[in-house]
Amino acid sequence: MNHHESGEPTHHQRPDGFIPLVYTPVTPEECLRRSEQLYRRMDQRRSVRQFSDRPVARGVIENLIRAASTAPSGAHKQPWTFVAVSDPKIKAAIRRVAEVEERKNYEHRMPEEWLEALEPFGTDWHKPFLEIAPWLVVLFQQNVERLPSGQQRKNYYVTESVGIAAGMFLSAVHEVGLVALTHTPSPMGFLSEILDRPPNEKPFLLIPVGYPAKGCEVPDLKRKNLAEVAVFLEE
Ligand code: IYR
Repeated sequence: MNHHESGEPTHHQRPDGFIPLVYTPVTPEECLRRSEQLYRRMDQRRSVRQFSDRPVARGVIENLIRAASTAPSGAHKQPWTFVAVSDPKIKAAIRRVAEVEERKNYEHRMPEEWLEALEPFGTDWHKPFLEIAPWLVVLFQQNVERLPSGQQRKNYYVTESVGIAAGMFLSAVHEVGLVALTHTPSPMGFLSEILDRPPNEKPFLLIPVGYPAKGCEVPDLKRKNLAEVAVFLEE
């Protein structure tokens, strides 16, 4: 605790101090209405594997990343890097390696049970969307922060933080009328090399973003109902 010359105790533990919360009040009725609307809208989000090659302006991707980067994170470290790729040569390089690895996965690395679980999605090792989608957004997690001095500083709850940022990014993509896929080519280490990332960063998710292809189809999935995913304990 610090003391001003007046002798009044003040708190200066946090570098930026505190500011009033920016908060727009809402009535209970409006809150309920919005929650219904939000659910209806979110329920229309689908993972898409058939993309149009129609371009998406860089400014849109910038704002989606800004939005995702408002995610809460352990000790506000924001331990993520979004690498947005539209360069066709880099996309082709990513596709080339991803397909080599995925082919091994589908042909002998994935156990039968896993292949069966994937059957409804009709996926295989071919990943044309890695070249067709106008943007590949590769999300990296920073297990440690590298300071300009070269020193390293620990990050906290990195997986949770980056997972939340990824979810917010996917919601943002949906909100602006685009589609995405959460893709995890396995193993993902090659993305660090192709995208020239420093050693403190590890690939977390690869997210193709764009418009859906004309006639795009998605598997006829059913989502779990509320009782299957939630428990309420009330008085
Ligand atoms: N990474 C592979 C396999 C795959 C795994 C899961 I779990 C999926 O939900 C979907 C695919 C691929 O991308 O094909």
